[in-house]
Amino acid sequence: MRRRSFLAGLAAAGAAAGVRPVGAATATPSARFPDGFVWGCSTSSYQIEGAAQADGRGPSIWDTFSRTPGKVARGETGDVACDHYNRWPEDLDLMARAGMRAYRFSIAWPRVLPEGTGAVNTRGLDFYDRLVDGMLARGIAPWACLYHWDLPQALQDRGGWGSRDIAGWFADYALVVAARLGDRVRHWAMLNEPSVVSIFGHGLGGHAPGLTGRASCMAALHHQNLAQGTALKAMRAAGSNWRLGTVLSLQPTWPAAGGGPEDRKAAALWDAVWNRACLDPLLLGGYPDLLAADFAPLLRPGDLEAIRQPIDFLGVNYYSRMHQRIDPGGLVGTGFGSAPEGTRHTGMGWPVEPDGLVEQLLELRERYGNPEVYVTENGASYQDAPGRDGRVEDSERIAFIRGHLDAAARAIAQGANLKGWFVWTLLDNFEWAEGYGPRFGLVEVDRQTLERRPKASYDWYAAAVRANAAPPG
Ligand code: GCO
Repeated sequence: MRRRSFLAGLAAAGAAAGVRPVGAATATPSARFPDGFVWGCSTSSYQIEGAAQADGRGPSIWDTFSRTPGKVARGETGDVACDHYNRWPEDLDLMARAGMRAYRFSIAWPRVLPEGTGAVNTRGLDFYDRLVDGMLARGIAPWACLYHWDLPQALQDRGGWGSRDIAGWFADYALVVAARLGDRVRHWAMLNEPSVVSIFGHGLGGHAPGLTGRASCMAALHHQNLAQGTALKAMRAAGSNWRLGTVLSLQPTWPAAGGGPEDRKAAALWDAVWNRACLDPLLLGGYPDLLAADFAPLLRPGDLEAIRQPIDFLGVNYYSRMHQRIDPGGLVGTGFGSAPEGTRHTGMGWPVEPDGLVEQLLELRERYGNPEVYVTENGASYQDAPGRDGRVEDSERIAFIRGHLDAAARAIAQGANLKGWFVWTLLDNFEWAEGYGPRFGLVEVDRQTLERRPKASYDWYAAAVRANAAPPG
């Protein structure tokens, strides 16, 4: 099942509940951010780079998956994507022109190590070398993420995230990249959204590598945690003044609207799988009790110590709350239900719930020791319609981002340790199993010509960056 097809159900539920689409931003006072607040954007390699066969890059699990009939909408692939591999100077110019001072990008493991381990492909590293130099030349700080889902297919063939060996493979790869770029890249994120990789890639089968089942999901979770800890420790030992962290998808989980007491249990269980199975071992040293039976067969002596490594920052990807109900046919016996009546939804049917971000950031303060946090993804897909002059006037996206920035400012006022914001995302791009249908970009990408055209949200975000505040829409 595709990640999005779950969520499409929410759109229908929203329509049934008579929800209104998001309108233009209301003119409430600007939320200001503390001095030094970091402003940027996030992207990921497979979603934008293209050049899938260029310069010795090996195949990734997303190349395989997107070529498997029925897995990606319209049979689309990341072969060309936004051709960022060749057009990166233009993309960095767009960031610089908007005043962004930080850019979270990801490194494609199969460009660096086509077989996943062993021989290093220098030409692959050369690309990131040019990219990093390009950022620095424009005053943009590189924030490198080492894994945003494009695992070398060669490693999948050896068990992928289902194998404990991946902890060592990943740490070795991290050190290869850091040895080449670490003189200029200070911020390093180990993984992007291990829960999504586990749940959608290894539990429900809607993402690469398309595996299913609760056991495979939990194994992928544990091995990602282990790989993350092993790489953190190896990089910490390699020294230098790196700031090391990781990026999690954190979405507070509520019982579905109209649910009963069983749905409260469903929400607690889903919270354990989606949020706590990543947060707890990293920051508290153990897995949630609700999942003890799942992790017992996977845990070996020393694993929990290996996973609990100090981090300098935590990246939070926040989109909405999740509303859960009991569903005996679901991966862990739960399923997605509706948000409360009256909730607005994005063009993809995701509930618009900025208050959930406040809730999440305060939970990090109260339960997890208030780590230094950056929102490393937040944004929305809407049916962007060009106006008469051809420019996309995406007032709904502006309202969405503004609402979440307001929420962030409220959370900071209540003690959240939030230090920066990376909007998702710069360019309309390959949205995984949904292909090029959804559009999350501040910049429209013409699918025929690949021409970049800034939307109204691009100018609005640039104004926010310059003002260090969320201006009215
Ligand atoms: C994720 C990823 C991004 C997505 C974005 C919109 O959360 O799925 O980190 O790659 O494109 O979140 O869905």
